[in-house]
Amino acid sequence: MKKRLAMLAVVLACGAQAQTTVKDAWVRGTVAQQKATGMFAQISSAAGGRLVAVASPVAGVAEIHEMAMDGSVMRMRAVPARELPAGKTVELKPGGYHVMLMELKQELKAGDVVPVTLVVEGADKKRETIEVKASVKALADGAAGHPKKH
Ligand SMILES: [Cu+2]
Repeated sequence: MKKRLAMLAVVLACGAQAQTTVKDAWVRGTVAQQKATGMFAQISSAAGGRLVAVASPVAGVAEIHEMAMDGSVMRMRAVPARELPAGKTVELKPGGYHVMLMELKQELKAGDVVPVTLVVEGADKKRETIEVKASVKALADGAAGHPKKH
């Protein structure tokens, strides 16, 4: 099972210089009628850059979100970009930054593979597109910290 998940998380990088690598991409599984979920991964950019756009064919809308305290309540909100410091691994994880997939067109079941496109802008303003294959994990896995409601 572990091996299979590792294979599903294989990342295909396209573009000239593949400055950015994405590891351990996964999406939280959904139940019928659920319209939103999160995608998580570890992103590292060799030269540094910013994650500026996300997209997936399974979602009508995809956004970069952060979790932030609003008074005593943790809420998430869309942000225009997530900085990727050079050489450092930025973790998108439950309770932190994540890729929000909304207006889902289908139920996402454990074992499914969800294609997600990440666009990273370098310091030179050149854009790199990374195609990620994120494996869907069961809803119960690491479900803490991400509100269901938007
Ligand atoms: Cu979110």
